[in-house]
Amino acid sequence: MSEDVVYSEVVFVKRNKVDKDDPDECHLGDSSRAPQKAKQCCDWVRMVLLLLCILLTGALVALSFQCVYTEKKLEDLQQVHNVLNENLTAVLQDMLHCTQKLSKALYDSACPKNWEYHAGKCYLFSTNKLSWTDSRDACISDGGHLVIINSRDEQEFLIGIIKIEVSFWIGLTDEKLEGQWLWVDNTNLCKDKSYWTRKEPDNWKGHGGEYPSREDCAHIHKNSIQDLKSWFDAVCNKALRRICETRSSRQT
Ligand SMILES: [Ca+2]
Ligand SMILES: [Ca+2]
Repeated sequence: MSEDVVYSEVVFVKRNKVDKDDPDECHLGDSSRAPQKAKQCCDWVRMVLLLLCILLTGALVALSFQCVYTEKKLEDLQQVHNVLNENLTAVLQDMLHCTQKLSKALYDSACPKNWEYHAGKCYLFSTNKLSWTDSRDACISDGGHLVIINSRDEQEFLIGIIKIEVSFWIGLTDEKLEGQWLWVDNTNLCKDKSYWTRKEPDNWKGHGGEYPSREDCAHIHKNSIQDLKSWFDAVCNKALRRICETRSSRQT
């Protein structure tokens, strides 16, 4: 028996709807190829997302390395800073030391040995005793003159140096004319710049006239720490210490 095809038995199945229960399919239309295209679309999205994740991970790793590198660089810079700071401190200390040595050298060179510096002048306070005339000559031999006191500042300086109850000749005399006091440079004593102690000068001749030559030379004699009035007239042949004065090589 021959197997003839009977076309009346052919059944045409029309697919009118897409199975909505399939979660993997994209619904792009009603054509018969829509599910395949939707699947391809989802695959592309996954690939793009995966690529973005890879790139993000790479960026995070790069940032981590950059952070580590920056921290290391910062530590190195901090160490360099510390070393430079230590070196700078050492240099500043050396400069301070040199400045102090230079100042001391300048100060020491301002006056001859054993002379005291003050306000551009040098002063010698002798330890030996001579008459006023010999003291005047000794100061000249030493390169100066008996002290001439021109200001309160100078008087304060001298009083600050000498000890209580120790007398020193100063460069003041009235030998030429009684009562006319002259400094050794022949300038007159100004009354407002004199520091006679109380009741001096008195040109005292002694209780029984034992000082006929009278008192014609001045000396400084500190009575107390604060009292600037410390000058006396005395007989010139009396042996006392002396204060010599000369200009300093440093005029400041
Ligand atoms: Ca006198
Ligand atoms: Ca006197």
